[in-house]
Amino acid sequence: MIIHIDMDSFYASVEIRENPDLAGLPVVVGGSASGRGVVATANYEARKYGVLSAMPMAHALRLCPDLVCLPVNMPLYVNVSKQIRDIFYRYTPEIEPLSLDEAFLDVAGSEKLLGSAAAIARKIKQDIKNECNLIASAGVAPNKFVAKIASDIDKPDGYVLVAQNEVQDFLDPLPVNRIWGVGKKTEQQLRQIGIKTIQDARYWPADDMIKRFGKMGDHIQRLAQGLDKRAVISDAKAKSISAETTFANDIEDKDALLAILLQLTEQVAARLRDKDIKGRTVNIKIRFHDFNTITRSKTLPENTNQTRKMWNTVKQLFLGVWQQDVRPIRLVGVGISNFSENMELQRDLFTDSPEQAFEQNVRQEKLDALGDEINEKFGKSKLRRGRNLEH
Ligand code: DCP
Ligand code: MG
Repeated sequence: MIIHIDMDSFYASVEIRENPDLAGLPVVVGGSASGRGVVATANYEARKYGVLSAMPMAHALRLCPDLVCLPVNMPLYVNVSKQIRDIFYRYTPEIEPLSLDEAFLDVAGSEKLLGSAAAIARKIKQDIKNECNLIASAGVAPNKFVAKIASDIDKPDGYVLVAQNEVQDFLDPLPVNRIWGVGKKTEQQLRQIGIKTIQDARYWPADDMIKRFGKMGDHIQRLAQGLDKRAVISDAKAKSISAETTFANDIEDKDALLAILLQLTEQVAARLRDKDIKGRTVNIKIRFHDFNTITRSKTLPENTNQTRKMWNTVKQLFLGVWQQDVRPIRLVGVGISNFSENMELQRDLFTDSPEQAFEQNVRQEKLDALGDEINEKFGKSKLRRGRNLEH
């Protein structure tokens, strides 16, 4: 069985834990309204007003004028994420984190010793509550696809177990857009031919589905039957680390997109530093409103886990695409691959002055580490990088 754990309103819950006076108030974490920032997350009180992730902060404030808006304090969340990861490790080494606040766990090897997957998921929820003072939702199911839906369906404080013989009954009534990869456009096309639920998709003749949707059609039907063979790939085996965000509404504003890309870059770089690894190939992923998806990558002259170095590359890659192709965007992602263990700092042979580059490197690494440390200690992000911090 596979367990999927996802923290409830993660950044906001961590902030409220740090400042309990905020409990019960509508709280969001994200960029400032004046800086045209977007909401990273809203707690459940704020969601009652219709405030959602990826919504412009100014819009969120119009919906809920009493909203408490807090800046993103990534090092703090990375620290909590690490604590949660350590709890997972008590139960299995087969952990695949999808972001700071969610992970798949394959507990097949632990069940004899530590109890059933269902029992382990309950223990993990309890450990997270006792030790981190935070609430996680859990899904337990025979595969990743079903486990992920299960963790989401009863949020907050969810716990949903779907046994093998219950998978079909669990999936059938759900809207077809619960199928991973079915966004607004595919959903509309499916609706046009009368497919609204997962059951509708399952019953549709396979050959027609493939004729209409190609590979996607096959994918939809496989998942509609609850079939998903994807394995849990632990970080130790992973070849890349990435983070991505799908927007509630397509975004065509360059500055807003850059702000989100910077947030994602910070997440990925902080995760590299956390693991003490460095990568060389930086990539971005952009999915346009029409689902056309492109990736661009660049291999750096040397390995890095510095936010600034990654960001320079991410920005360059993004602007390269943007100059040629201004269209509404539905999803952006940032990733890094080509890993090495963290080693002695190397000189940058591609600059005029290797010594100067070396010095800069040392300074920047110290700055990143100091930022992580100060933020971990003091909670509030004094050193958060502004997007205009170019030099
Ligand atoms: N996040 C972000 N930008 C987004 C979506 C999420 O920066 N567009 C960040 C903030 C979230 C964290 O990632 O706290 C986890 O994302 P989730 O989708 O799991 O959302 P939450 O944990 O906030 O809420 P919940 O899982 O309860 O729905
Ligand atoms: Mg979450």
